[in-house]
Amino acid sequence: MTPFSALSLLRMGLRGQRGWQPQWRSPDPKSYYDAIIVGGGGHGLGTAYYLAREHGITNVAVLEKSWIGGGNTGRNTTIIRSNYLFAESAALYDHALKLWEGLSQALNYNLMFSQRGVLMLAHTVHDMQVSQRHVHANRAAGVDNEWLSPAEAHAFCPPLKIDDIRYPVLGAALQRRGGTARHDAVAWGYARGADALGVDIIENCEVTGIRLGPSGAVEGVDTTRGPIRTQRLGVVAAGHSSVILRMAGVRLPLESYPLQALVSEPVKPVFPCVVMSNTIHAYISQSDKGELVIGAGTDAYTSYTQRGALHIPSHALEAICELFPMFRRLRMLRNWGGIVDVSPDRSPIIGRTPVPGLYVNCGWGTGGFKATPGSAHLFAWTMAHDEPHPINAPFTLERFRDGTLIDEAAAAAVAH
Ligand code: FAD
Ligand code: PYC
Repeated sequence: MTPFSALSLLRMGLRGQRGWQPQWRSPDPKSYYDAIIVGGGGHGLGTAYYLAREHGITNVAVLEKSWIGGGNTGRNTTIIRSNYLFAESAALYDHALKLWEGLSQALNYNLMFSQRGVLMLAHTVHDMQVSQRHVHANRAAGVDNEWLSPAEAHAFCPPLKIDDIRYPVLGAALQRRGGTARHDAVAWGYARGADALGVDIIENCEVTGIRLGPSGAVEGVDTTRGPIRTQRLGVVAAGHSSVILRMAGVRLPLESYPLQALVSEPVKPVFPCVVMSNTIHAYISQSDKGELVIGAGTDAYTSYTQRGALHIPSHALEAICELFPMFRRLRMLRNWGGIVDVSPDRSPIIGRTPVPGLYVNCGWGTGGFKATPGSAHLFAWTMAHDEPHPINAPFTLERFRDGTLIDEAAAAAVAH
């Protein structure tokens, strides 16, 4: 990034921002690319960046139907952690967490990555048993996680009320390396990095069809900006993945649901960490702007509307006010929804499809933001080599046929 002094920034602001350069180009689509990525969220932009940076494949386009980062990447509550149960998942999510730890430097872009700790509360004996199983499994896999008593949880997060509430806190699992990052910056940082390596980022370009050749392999896509040829097509479209794969005759085992979040008016720093509770369907952190960022469970019905039922965030707020009575007088500023792609075992699908040249990265459901750099890194590897990287090899589409599921429903930590 060009270094600006505070004074020069102020001068440019007063003059209507003259002198500021766009961070990426806005090219027209070419007729052919060596690889096309459908979906300009963090995962798609990151995939294009790693294809160019690590595999030398630079004639790449990212096609985004609206604006980059306008999907779930810009709608999530930014919680990052890697405390999943199974060894396959721990390897996947910790690969991502390790990349997060150096990503601002790698992209030369301030992602506001903050390892402030993620506290996951237990309110019942069942919760305690499940959480402690996660703690042991994570430690055995070399992933940090520790069990706190109610008093220790309160000391780590002073606004948390631990007794005399409807949901007494019986303990909590703490991943200290977990935290948050600025979601828009992740999309922008990868976009700028990919563009600098020659990738074309094409916004307002919806993919409306997939062209297959006589052998059944990918030959290109139809878009609202015309047809584009390619032999290598990666679909990273979150809640719309099934819609796009159906264009090539591939059926995905996904259900798409709205997931909602909301933010409060900004207040001074009062909340030092991230707190999540699956049992009461709520999670909370405080942004650097001062807003409390609060999330809820998924809607009960499938939908593509990007908005959900009002009783869902109302329930989350009731629970937050029980756990943190000091927030009862805060006003909420705004509320929104995103469409999450939930797989039967709550684990992602990253790999090849039955159609040669067609790759898919989806099924991240309510929890893919944390995985963004790892997912993008592994998907680029998979597309470049036409075979999965060892870390994403277990996350195939075929596992739903073979029964080799990776059941992470308990670690997903969001009710669905
Ligand atoms: P997206 O950012 O959704 O990108 C996909 C893109 O594909 C979109 O921009 C869309 O416009 C585009 N697209 C779709 N169809 C087409 C088409 N036909 N042609 C061209 N482009 C198309 N995860 C966490 O880890 N932690 C959290 O705290 C967390 N909180 C969440 C809270 C909410 C309210 C929501 C909705 C999600 C949350 N998630 C969280 C999940 C997380 O946001 C997603 O898993 C992740 O951001 C998915 O990223 P992506 O790049 O795959 O998808
Ligand atoms: O996966 O950690 C998570 C998460 C938190 C909120 C939504 N998803």
